[in-house]
Amino acid sequence: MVGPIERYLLDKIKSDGTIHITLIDPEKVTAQGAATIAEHSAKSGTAAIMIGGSTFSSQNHLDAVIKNIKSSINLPTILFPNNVTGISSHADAIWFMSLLNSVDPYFLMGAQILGAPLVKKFGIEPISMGYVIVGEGGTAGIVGKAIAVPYNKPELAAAHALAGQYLGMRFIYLEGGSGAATPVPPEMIGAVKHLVDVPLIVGGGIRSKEAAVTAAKAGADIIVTGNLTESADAKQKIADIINAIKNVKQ
Ligand code: 1GP
Repeated sequence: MVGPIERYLLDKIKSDGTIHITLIDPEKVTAQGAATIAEHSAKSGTAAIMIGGSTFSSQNHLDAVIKNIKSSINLPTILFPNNVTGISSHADAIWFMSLLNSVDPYFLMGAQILGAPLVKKFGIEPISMGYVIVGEGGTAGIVGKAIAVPYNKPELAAAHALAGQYLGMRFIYLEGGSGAATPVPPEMIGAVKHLVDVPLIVGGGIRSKEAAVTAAKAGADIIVTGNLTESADAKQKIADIINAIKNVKQ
């Protein structure tokens, strides 16, 4: 059941300890702009490009963004959908995810039921992931109707993650919310890492090398940055993060 993109991620985590993935929000970029960000990120050593956002983006635009990215780089493109409309036939893979702390069944299993046949039809590789919104949670928390796990309740985040693992999810994502003032604290990352065996993705508010190293040391297997890619010196910042997080996991 493990497809080639998932295998690639697992192998890269094994060799590098912690890897970096660049998130592009299609709503915030032109198709050409997305390709430029992807190119810069690829040169800096990012492992893959995730495409998705919490709010609305037209499917035509999403298709154009992915096509442009794919024509300029060779890295895997992985959809990070907020809804069924976040699926594009042009992507290589999709985080096939459930928002574990949503109070709305649509985000737990409804969207997934509607989306699964499309994923199959388009031949996109599904990578099963449990998504847990923590801290301030940002737009994702509001849109997904999540009861965000407070940063001072690391054991609760770990319980969510373990439940996801026991349900068969092969990755867990601790989401602090895009643009979060404070990234997911190391205590929470450590508590999750201590309890679960599947790879841990951490994102939301990571803007510096120091913040990325803190998350990596605490046990993050994948660090996702989104907003950072829009800054003027993004290429350098991403390169610095990637160099700094390599093999620091404890
Ligand atoms: C959001 O975790 C990601 O889903 C990335 O967050 O945009 O704050 O880097 P930032």
